[in-house]
Amino acid sequence: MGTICVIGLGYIGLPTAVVLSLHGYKVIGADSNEQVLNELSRGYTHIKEPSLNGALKKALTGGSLLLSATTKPADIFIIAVPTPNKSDKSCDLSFVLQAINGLLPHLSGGNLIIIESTIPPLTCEETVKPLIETTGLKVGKDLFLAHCPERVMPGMIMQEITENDRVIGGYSEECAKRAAAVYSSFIKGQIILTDLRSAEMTKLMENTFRDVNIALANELAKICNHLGINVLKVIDMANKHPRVDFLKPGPGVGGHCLAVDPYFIVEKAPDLAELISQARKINCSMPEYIVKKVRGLLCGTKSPRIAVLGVSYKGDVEDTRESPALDIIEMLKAEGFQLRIYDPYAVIDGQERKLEQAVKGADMLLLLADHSEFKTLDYARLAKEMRTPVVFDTRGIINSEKDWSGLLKLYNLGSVFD
Ligand code: SAJ
Repeated sequence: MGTICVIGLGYIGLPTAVVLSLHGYKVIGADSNEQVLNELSRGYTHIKEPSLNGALKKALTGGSLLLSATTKPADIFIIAVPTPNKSDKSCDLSFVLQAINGLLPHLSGGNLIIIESTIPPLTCEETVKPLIETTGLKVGKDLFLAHCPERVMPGMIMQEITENDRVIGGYSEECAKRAAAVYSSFIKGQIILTDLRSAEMTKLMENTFRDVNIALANELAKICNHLGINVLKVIDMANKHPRVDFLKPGPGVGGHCLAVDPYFIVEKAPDLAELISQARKINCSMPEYIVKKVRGLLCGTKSPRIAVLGVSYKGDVEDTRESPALDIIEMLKAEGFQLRIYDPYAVIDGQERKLEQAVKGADMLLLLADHSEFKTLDYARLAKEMRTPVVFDTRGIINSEKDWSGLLKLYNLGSVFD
């Protein structure tokens, strides 16, 4: 079945390398980070994903997965390196370019190069192809090029990597078909073949669609709070319509997908991507909005102390990249609030090891991540440990229908009226 070199062993590259090596391929997993390689070679993953660790151990003991600090010769190269935003929010392609430059010396006729990293539209045609062709080999004739963007949900990667449908864009039909042959070794979902630019745009639009939907919910939250209407109830009722499906308002949009990818479309068509830009602005304004509400709720409290619950960008993951909670924490600190922070998954400097330590003597419990364990906490018991029993649930996960009177004062985005 040939040898595959997967370049970049992060959130996507590692699960992909592991899954391919368990489905008949000889895989070389290449990553320049020695510390990551050391951990992986001992069978420990640097990212926490259900069942990834066990699968890694199986792949390593079976001998089908080898780890390497450099790119090695292979029949197929899969590039799964990060594409963060630059300071002007455009896409930083430097890791992708580095990865391609690293594989160029190993290229020979018949090789297949697959870009999994999320990239702006037209990148494969305008940047990747010319770079590959500096070797004198022609894409579509001597070599094959495809874009197979990943679509897996953090926290469910090992399940979704095999079950989700997959869009595969090829420079030519033959390129797409060759890439499809690789993915069909483990994908149970449908594989849809298309061209490079359509695959690039499809991936970006999936996340942009979600970002715009959340922006609408966040804007609605602000409008409802201004007019004295419970936004959570409105969304609940509107979603009963068979063709309406609002996502949830919250403290903002984080992670390395929704908060990053829409800008890659804006960069290519700045004058046309008006709604997309505006949605980003609305979602980026949410941390400040939450801080304004916290200020209002704690107005009059002397030397207020806040117990911050949740730092991850969303529930049940340890990832804090672009997390709105980090912005909120910085803003609250800058305003002089004393904070005690607790998160069962994420690790940041100075956080409490135990929930009770964060909550004891606090004047507000500020819930910022929708971790499963926060949904079932005994808030009435926690409130007894607080100096002032105020709970601000920015994720809307605590039952607001329950009668909390005499126990605590519960606020969520449906009840922090202007
Ligand atoms: N969020 C809300 N309200 C919601 C849903 C999410 O405020 O109703 C927030 C979350 O709290 C988080 C952010 O949005 O801060 C993003 O979370 P998410 O769960 O929407 O998505 P990601 O970033 O974890 O994963 C997305 C997924 N994309 C889609 O569902 C279209 C995933 O399938 C992609 O593979 C992933 O991006 C990626 O790697 O691109």
